[in-house]
Amino acid sequence: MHVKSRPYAWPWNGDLRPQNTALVIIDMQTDFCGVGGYVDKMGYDLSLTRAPIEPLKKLLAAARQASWHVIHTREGHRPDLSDLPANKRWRSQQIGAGIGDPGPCGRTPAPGEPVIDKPGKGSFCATDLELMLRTRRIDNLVLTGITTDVCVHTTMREANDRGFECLVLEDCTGATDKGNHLAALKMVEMQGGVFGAVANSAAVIEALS
Ligand code: C5J
Repeated sequence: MHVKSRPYAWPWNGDLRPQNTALVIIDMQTDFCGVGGYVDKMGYDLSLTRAPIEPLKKLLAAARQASWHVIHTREGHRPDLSDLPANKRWRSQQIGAGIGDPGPCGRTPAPGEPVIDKPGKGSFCATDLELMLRTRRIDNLVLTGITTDVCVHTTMREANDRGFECLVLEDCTGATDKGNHLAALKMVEMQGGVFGAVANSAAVIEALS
């Protein structure tokens, strides 16, 4: 079974089953798409990072219905900020959105869906995500969330180098800049799909049904 995607039909080997496929939802948290969060405080257009919310809701329901693995990530730091690099804190303070400063937060995962807490942009660095995926024999990752050019891209690159087969969903991702969103998607498709493939959520839902 394949998903209609660019530049090739995903996954490369047609082995698409609930057992070997995970929907990865990256950093859909108040800091990146909520009023008063990090992106809002920096003055970026929140509608760009909120755009994935509605398509993601539908996709998440379909993935749960099809018994896919669902994994959420959350970028954050320990309460004592001992895993927050000093230069990261400094940068966030310079742009008026100091990491570690008081702010709103929220939770959405269902019971049984792991949440990966990560101190960086990628979801593999300093986390047990790879162990979790290998233990569950997951090969295929459908990547969604925010932001396309930062945490989604870094996670996709880390996953691709580890041999995972990645699909990025254009309507279930978003960036703080439309041009960066489009460029990040274009990068995936170069060289015959150098990092994997790109599709939209309707194509995945079609393949699921
Ligand atoms: C950023 C993210 N942009 N989730 N985080 O700092 O992309």
